[in-house]
Amino acid sequence: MGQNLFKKIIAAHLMSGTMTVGSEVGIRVDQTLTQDALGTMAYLQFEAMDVPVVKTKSVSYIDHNTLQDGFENADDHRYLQTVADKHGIKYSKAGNGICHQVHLERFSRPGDTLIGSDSHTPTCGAVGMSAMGVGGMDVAVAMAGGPFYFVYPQVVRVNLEGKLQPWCAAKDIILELLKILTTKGNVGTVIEYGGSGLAHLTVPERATITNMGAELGVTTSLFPSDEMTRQFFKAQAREQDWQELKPDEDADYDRVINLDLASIEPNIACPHSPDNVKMVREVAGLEVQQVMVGSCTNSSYRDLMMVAAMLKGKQVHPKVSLGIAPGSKQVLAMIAENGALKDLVAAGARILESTCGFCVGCGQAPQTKGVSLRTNNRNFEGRSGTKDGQVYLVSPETAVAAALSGKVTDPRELDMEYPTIILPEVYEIDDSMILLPSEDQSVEVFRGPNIGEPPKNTPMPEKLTAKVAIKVGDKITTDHIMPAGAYLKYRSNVPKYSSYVFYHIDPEFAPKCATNKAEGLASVIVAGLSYGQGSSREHAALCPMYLGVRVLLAKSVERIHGANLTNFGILQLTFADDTDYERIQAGDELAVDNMYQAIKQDIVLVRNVTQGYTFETKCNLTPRQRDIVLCGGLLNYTAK
Ligand code: MIC
Ligand code: SF4
Repeated sequence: MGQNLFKKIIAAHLMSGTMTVGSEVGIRVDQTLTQDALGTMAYLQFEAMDVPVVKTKSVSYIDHNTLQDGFENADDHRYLQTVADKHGIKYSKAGNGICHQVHLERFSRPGDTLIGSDSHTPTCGAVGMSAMGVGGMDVAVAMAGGPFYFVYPQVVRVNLEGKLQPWCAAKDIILELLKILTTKGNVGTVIEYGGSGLAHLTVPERATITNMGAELGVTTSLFPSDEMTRQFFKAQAREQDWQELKPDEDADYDRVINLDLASIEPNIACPHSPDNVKMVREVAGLEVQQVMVGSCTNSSYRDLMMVAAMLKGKQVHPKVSLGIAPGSKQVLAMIAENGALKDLVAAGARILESTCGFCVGCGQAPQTKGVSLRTNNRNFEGRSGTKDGQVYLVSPETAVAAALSGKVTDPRELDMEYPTIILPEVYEIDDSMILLPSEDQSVEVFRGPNIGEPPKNTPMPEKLTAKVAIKVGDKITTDHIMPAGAYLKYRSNVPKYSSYVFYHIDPEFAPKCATNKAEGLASVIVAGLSYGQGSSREHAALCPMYLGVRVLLAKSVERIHGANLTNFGILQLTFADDTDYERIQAGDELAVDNMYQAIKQDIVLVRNVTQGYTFETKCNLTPRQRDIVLCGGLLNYTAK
């Protein structure tokens, strides 16, 4: 049996373990990326490792916290710039673009391994890389030369056959897949795309698809590196970075899904989950107040040229506010040069910074109960900044159709010829906003008052007594656990940020944990299926740890968040029997006697002291992860 592409790349980077589904492997990391919202913690952890210069090709991006409504973000940016300068890391200044868009344009490389402290890092899988989203701590370890560990996944092949119909876009393909696979239950899976349809899918379109693999919850997604990929590298003046990469003809896959591209219609993900997908025509007619184009999913040159072509000579509907954030300086410079920017401005669009912005709730919150059509990847409740905002995810084509008509409109119904977008033979190359690090390490690192030391956990006690501080349901995202938006600026200040854990679900969560702590008890979070979906923000583990959370008891846990919990010494256990989830209540006191013995087993017995019964939980951690949890997290484990 031949090898699939993912296996080929991992085999070429394998440092430990065997590539069998479910067992842990350690790989060599070629490249890392960070962004400013998670970067400070990653670099503080890196500094603590005392390694003068990074061992990886690393880039630090400023793209998330660019709303400088106080000194905090500006301080963080200066810290990030100086720490990058000192330790051999490239620094992409605010305004240069969104990390995934810029990394794809300027640093991606077929066959390389990339980890990034952002869940949409798999975007670069569009050019045949193994790119994974991880927590900042894992990035720090990789930069110091350590391996990156993950559980070897099953590989699913998705065959894209045929050709998309006019007005149907790459976004509609990934929304179709979200309809099939949903956001739940895809942990431990990699998606490899293939099929005759690839001949018509450009790299930016492929990137829309790999980007939203994060919403499926898969480990990564990747396309082969083919002639289309070569053209992209040539146009980026980086043909030397290109190589052909494909799976063997008789490659082995755990599952095969076939999608006929010609049958895909414009899709729309309805509030409040990316897998709540309907066809646009089923929602048509709904009045729209806001349309936002941008984010790392759909802000490429191709996307903005489509938007400009559709808007040319027309006016945005009087009741709609249209915002457009180009994905990178390259995209913005090119549409400025060729006149498309003028068409956008003339049509009444609001041109925003080349940053994450509205996507992470930094600005552009919709009106009360406002319907907002957006081209980004997440529509979790409240993420837009308006608790009752109704966010729908769509392609740029469907977004513009709504901006023009004021209603959800199937773009095929527009009285308009379908624009043909020709990708440039040469992109405009100007890397002047990517600063190269100093040759020597004499740089003084700037630390403003917003930057605190990352707190450490203590080793797991032998006898754990704890209280359930909160009980939540299914699909709790890291946005629920650690809100972003206006609170983002406290990312480097863990004591402050910790007071907002679960803030929108139970503002008493942090005070309850403090009471438990005062009574000498640890705290426990109880959750349903797919706990920790979405962002890779390690604060969703770090801040609960800071508050005294020692255990997560859930029906299931998502990959990146699960890894972050382990890195910060929080034990994750899953219910052996789901009826025990029903039975347990917030406020119950729990105990695990002989923790050091118990954690070696696959079944861990937990006593419910309050209700007087004992129940079984499963521990799915690898032996290395169990040791890390007992040590109280990765920093303690590494020091040991
Ligand atoms: C997101 O899209 O949720 C973010 C903001 O980019 C996060 C990272 C973060 O929380 O800083 C992600 O996707 O990992
Ligand atoms: Fe930024 Fe949004 Fe992409 Fe996250 S999903 S990296 S917030 S653009």
